[in-house]
Parts: sequence; C-alpha cells; structure tokens
Amino acid sequence: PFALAGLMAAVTTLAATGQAMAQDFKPRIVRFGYGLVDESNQGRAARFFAKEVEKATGGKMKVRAIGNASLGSDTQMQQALIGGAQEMMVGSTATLVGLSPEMAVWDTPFLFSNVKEADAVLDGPVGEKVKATLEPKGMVGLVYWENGFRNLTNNKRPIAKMEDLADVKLRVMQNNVFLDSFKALGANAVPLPFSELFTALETRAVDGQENPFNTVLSSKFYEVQKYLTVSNHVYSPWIVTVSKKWWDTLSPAEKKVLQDAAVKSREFERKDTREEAAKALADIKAKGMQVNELPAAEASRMRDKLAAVNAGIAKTVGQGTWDEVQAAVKQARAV
Ligand code: TK8
Repeated sequence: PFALAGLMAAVTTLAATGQAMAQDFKPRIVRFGYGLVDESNQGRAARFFAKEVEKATGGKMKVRAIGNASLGSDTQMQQALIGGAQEMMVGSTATLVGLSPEMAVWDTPFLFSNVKEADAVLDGPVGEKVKATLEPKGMVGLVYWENGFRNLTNNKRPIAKMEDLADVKLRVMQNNVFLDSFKALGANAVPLPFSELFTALETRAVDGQENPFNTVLSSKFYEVQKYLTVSNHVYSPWIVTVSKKWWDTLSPAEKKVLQDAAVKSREFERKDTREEAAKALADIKAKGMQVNELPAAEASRMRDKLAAVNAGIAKTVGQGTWDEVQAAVKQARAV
C-alpha cells in the first residue's frame, strides 16, 4: 500500500505540473482597453489575445477587448490599472514616461533603422529591463507590440525641409521627449491625448500630428489632413500591461496563460501590422492625401539638431540604460 500511495502521489504531481488543470482557472472577466478603433491593428491583436486566453482556460477567463479609448486615454487607463479598477491595456510606451522614465529611451529619434533592429532590442535583455521598471509602479509589462515608424501629417504644406515645420501647430504625445524634439525642430508642439486628436485636427485646433501609416488609415486622419511626409523619424512600440494589483491575485497557471497568449499576440500583431503598413501608403494616396518623402539630407539635418535632445534622454533614462540600448542596436545592426 505504501508503494501504491507513492506512485499515486507521483502521478498526481506529474499531471499537475505537466498541464494546467481546469481548477487552476477561476471564472474571471478581464477588461483589456486600447485607444484605437476596433478595426485597427491594435483591435485585431487585442481580439486575437482574447481568443487565445479563452481557449487556454476553457472559457473561464474572458477577455473583453475594449477599444476607442472607451475606458479612457492611455494615461487614464494606466491609472485604472495601478488602482486595480481595470485589468489590462495596450498603449504607447511614450505615455508611460511620466511613471517610468526609462521608457523614454524608445522615444529616441532615429534610434532604429528597421523593424529587425527594433524586435531584437525590445525583446532582448535591455528591453526586458526597461519593461521591468513598470512593476514597482503598479503595472506588469508582458510584451511589446509594434505601433511602427512615425510619419508627419499636416494641413499646411508638405514638409520638404526642417524649416517647413516652423509655423505648424503639431500635436505630440504627452511626453517631454516628443515635446522637446519637435520644439527643437522648430514646430509649435502641443501635447494632447490620442483620444482627442481627431477632433483637434477636424476643428483645426492643431495643424498636424505624427503617427504610423496604419493609424493614419484606421483613424481616418486622411479625412482631416492633406499632406503626409514620409519621415520615419522614430519607431514607436506599444506595450501590453497588466494591473499589478490584479496580477498578484492570479495563480501561477493563470499568469502563464496570460504571458503565453501575450507572446503569441506579439507575433500575430507584428506580422499583421507590417502587412498593413506595406500597402498603406498606396491606400493613403488613394484616399487623396498628398505624399512626399523627407529627403535624406533633411533627415540628417534633423538628426543633428536633435543631438541635444538625445543628451537629455540619456540623463532621463540613466547613462547605463542609454549605453546598453546603443550597444544592443549596434549588435542588432551587425547581424
Ligand atoms: C493610442 C496611442 C497611439 C499613439 C499616439 O492610444 O498617441 O499618437 O501613437 O497609438 O497610444
């Protein structure tokens, strides 16, 4: 009987560790908020994540993907996560800088020259380290998604040289790096939450904004903006985060489900975003926007002008993090 009991115990342990059991999952509703419209790369990936979680928990954990900033702007949702009033969200790393200064490193103009570099650095050790700075602030970062390379739109003129920005009232994200960058370039930079942007453009409260092609399309900025300048001036990540208060109530199996689904959603989101971005420019032209490319010589003039901003970012994020990111970019560039 002793041997049998031992064997039974071993079998039970094996089953429990090998595969999560139904009893590991409690019935839970997860409010997953985001800022863009339902029919956007952000919305598609949020729904993908929701399905993965439901599948993995046999329907016990239900993720409600809620877009259009219906739960609030990025910064409002962050506060809801910290307070435990909302479980999850995805939004720009740029809007987290007020909480976690290290996040500002991703706002460095012209940091990445392609998505391969971005993936390697964000998913590598320094990306993890920056992500981990959220936890003491009350949020758990799961994965980075791609927002994408940002481009300028406005109603005044095509931006062919830096000086063309001089009298452009440009909406920027609520973040000092963006504010300082565009001020340094001579624009009249105005910080605004994304949720107020379309109306601000429509009412001409601002002349322009900057976002990836995908967002210009999904948010229908082509209806209220005439010129698009391909500038690729910075790569923006999004980050999927969880309320730390809520996270601490989950079982290890539940945490693993969220982590695994987040990784799957990252692969889905990046592929989907890149496919959309590849054909977006043609779509934007077809919608009537006038498109020009920022000449390379002008991009490098801007880069020189922004050197002072870079020194400020290094100070904000700490020289150690700055150096690690630069080294990681260099390494990614070499392979
Ligand atoms: C969506 C924002 C958006 C960002 C911005 O909530 O604010 O311009 O690019 O994607 O996070």
